[in-house]
Amino acid sequence: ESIAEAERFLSRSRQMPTHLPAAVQERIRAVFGGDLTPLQVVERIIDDVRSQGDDAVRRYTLAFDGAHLDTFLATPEEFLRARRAITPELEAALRFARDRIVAFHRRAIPRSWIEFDETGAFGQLVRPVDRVGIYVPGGRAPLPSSLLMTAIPAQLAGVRDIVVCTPPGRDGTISPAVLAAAELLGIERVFKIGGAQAIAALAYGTQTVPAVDIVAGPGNLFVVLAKRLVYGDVGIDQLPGPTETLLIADEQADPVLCAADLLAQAEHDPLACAILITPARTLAHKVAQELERQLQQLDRSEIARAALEANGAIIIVPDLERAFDLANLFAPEHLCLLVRDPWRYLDRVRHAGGVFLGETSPEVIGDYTAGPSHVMPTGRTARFASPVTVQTFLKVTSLVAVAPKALEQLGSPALQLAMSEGLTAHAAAIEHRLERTRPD
Ligand code: HSO
Ligand code: ZN
Repeated sequence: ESIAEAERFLSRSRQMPTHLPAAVQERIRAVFGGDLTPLQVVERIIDDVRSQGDDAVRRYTLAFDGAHLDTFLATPEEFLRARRAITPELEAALRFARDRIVAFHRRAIPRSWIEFDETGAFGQLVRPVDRVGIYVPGGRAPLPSSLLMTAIPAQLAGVRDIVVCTPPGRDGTISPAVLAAAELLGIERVFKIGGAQAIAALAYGTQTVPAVDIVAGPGNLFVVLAKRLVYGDVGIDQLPGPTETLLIADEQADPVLCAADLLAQAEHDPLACAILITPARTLAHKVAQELERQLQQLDRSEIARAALEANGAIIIVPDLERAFDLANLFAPEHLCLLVRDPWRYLDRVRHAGGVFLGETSPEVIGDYTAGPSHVMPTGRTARFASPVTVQTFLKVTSLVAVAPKALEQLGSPALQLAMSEGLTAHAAAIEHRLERTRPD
């Protein structure tokens, strides 16, 4: 109702949802014999996987996924079966998406540089990490597109070894589409492991899972918590939590499309966030009606309804200026501009994972075929974080080559600084060299 209330709603922390669905809580009690918090659960799992390796992974896979697995690695036969199981149309779509994603990310590959001047050569060597582990969510909706959106930037960065973890179903199988996507990218090792146990296995290695340098990819609360905890021992892409979309619409916007875009996000997760901000009161009412109508026709209406009830909102503002202020405060993963001449507002956008301009740019195309990675910062982290890019998998080594004739020029002030810090060994390391270059 009031802007202050909207501000409070939009700026509350969404990084760390605390309450769990009853069924999950029940499972935790059964496995650990008590009411642990999600963080405690994840700590226990990581400790166990670190100390017991595959045995712990096997136990947790049975406990949480209900799957009895002796080995986790997808076999060549499973790859073959997956290839046969997917339709030619799906295969063509995966290829199409791959080509678009490659073309997009190829434009933004950071390059090493070295600059020579009279004081020497200085620069940055850009190098990929050696090995990346990618988590692909499974469960109710396995997302092969998420594999493409994470692995392709890593491959373009030059990462030589990419392995994948994805949770198995009760029957111990994983999605053929995920396997087919892995094969399309030339990824050979796909492990049927999910949840925090997957992140722990990737971070520390087990008898069968190799330890990686960066763990990437979206996941549920347990996965995100685990990534938080292993960060520092390994790198992570970011902490992609439940997805979110913020729509800014004006009076010209089509309520059917507004509702469809909100529901597309809401169907991901009961914790997903779908918000409309508009100065147009009539539109707001029409969208509310449309949401109700379209909800009835969705397969995942239960999830979408839960998301809308928990984290959905329609916020009416006095003008579009105010809408952008609120959007920047919220720093959404996706910011969709269903307004006349959306380009006009581009410089008003300060914090968002991705911005989608106009009625013909639904966020869903960004999910699959636009080109940018759909793994984007959530939970207000777009204030400081970016979507997955080639850069995510690169690091910089600084290069210093001082010219002999510049030793005096750079050394003397360095010496002063060393003395002022009381570091006489530092000073001596310079002194010895200066002595050698001085004519005696
Ligand atoms: N919208 C999700 C990504 C996704 N959608 C994958 C469909 N598949 C988070 O950006
Ligand atoms: Zn999506």
